[in-house]
Amino acid sequence: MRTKGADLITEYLIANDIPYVFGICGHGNVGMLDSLHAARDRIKLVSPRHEQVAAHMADAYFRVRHQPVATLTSCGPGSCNIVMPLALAISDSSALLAITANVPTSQFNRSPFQEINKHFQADFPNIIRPVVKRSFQPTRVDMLPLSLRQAMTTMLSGRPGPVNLDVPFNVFQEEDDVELPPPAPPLNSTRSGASPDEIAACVDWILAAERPVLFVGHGVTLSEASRELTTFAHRLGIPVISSPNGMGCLDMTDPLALGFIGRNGAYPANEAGRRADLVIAIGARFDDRSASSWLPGYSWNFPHTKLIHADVDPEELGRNYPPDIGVLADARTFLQQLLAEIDRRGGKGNNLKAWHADIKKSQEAWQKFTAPNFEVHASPIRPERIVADCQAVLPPDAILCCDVGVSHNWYMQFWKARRPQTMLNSWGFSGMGFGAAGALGAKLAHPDRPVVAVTGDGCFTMVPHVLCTAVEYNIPVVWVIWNNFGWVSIRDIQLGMFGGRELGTMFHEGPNNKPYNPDFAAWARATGVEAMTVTKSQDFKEALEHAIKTNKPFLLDVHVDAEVRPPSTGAWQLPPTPYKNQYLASVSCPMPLQ
Ligand SMILES: Cc1ncc(C[n+]2csc(CCOP(=O)(O)OP(=O)(O)O)c2C)c(N)n1
Ligand SMILES: [Mg+2]
Repeated sequence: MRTKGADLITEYLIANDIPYVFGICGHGNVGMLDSLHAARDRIKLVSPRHEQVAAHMADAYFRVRHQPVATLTSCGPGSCNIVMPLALAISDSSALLAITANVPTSQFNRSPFQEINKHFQADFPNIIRPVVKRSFQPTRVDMLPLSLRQAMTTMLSGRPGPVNLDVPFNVFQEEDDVELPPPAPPLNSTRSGASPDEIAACVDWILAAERPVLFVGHGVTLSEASRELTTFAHRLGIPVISSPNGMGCLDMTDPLALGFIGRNGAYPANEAGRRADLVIAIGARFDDRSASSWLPGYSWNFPHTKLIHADVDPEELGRNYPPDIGVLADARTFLQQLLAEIDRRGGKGNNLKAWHADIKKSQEAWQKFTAPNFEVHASPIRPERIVADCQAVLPPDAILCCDVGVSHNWYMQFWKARRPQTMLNSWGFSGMGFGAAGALGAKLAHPDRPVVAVTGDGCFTMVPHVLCTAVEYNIPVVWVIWNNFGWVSIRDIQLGMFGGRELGTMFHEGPNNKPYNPDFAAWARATGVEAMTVTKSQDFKEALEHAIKTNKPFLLDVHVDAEVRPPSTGAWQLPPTPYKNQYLASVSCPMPLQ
């Protein structure tokens, strides 16, 4: 059928049940916009004020729904603005289809307006190459069906991630005789499993272990293995450590849930990790922050501890710790296989009484050490109070969008996610603005659930125009601004490493050096968003309840004490600085390290 390129793209998005395109106009993509206009009853364009926000929104949408949406940006600068959020998405295995426009093919290599061509014509794919699974550049309409099918399939298969479709201006406009390709299989349509020998060997080890621990990551969330994980952990009594994007796969109020590991982890998780005799890591990677920079004895103790490591991505097996058994498998399939083999062998686990007693001891010690500060009311507010009140106010299905910085450290350490896909973290790339912007995408993914972004004053100031988008499209998100008047997470590293000197990490007003920030609440009101400033901890809970209840976009500017630091229960080293000399070495855990 004779079809315009842009119409074929639009129809393919619709055929794949993609309800939204998050995008920003430019001369390069007006052909695509016109096609979206014609299909506006079936697919909706949401146009934020910065391309970074569009991609964070798409990323967050995928994380909570496990269904992708597309972004649309123009040629040149507009598309260059999505490099950071795509890097963030690929680091955290999040899928989105980034449709970028390019210059007309007949102008390739002539340096037309906004062409990147120093080394190759229309070279945007080379700009974007390291931050996507694949970039496709169909240069004729008859190339579109294959590119579209391959792009969508690549994005969702194996370890999901962003994919780029780079479309020259004329390819949107021109017509050809083309057929719509079949829709791509949705996420998790293809699942790989372990071999029978691997399963037998894993179960031998699991049943023989005296101090086993599970370490689960985003792979468990992505494969939707929460039920299998919970059954497996309960059946064998194996405690569960979680990476931030694996949180909630086991309800974190479960006594077997130990929380996050690493410097900003929970003490029981680090204790269990470093004392375990067997670690079963599933869909998790041992990055520096979840492995105390690989310093032995802080979070983990490999090779002294045995390691079973299962992942869909072979590159993660053995990247940092060579596994004793490496299994290339989907998390849910692997857990199902383990459960079936355990059933076959009588269904019982090892006697772990002594291990459970150790774990309980560390949980009680952590509770005793941390609990008193959760009760302290102060102005500026103690961080623990904010975490506690969010926990008290938000229902289990609420979605928390974390940004980067000190606030995130507190939430990683103390937030109890009740369900998978409810706590979104920019983990691998830690790009500022993800929480504040992603919340808009998360809310569109689940309009019926409360969505709260906890974002630093620094993070929010990078994307303040999210307020305009919330008003324009009536997206009732609540932003909690963790306002400590500076880039405090970096200030603390600077103070610790360089004898207390500070430069460029706090916000000051002019010559009198007073702490400075805009009046965030006034700023929000100026955009049409309701807002409150909260300076006393006693007021925060009610303010948050009110903000959620209004069911309108709402900003809470919360003044938090910048001098209260999260306890460090592991380590984080930045070579060549010797670990012991760093501020970060203040290991303030209640029991000595091994
Ligand atoms: C886009 C981006 N720029 C810079 C950084 C480096 N960085 C990490 S945390 C941080 C400070 C965050 O400040 P804020 O949001 O106020 O949080 P705080 O640490 O004060 O709680 C900076 C600058 C980053 N991660 N991402
Ligand atoms: Mg700050």
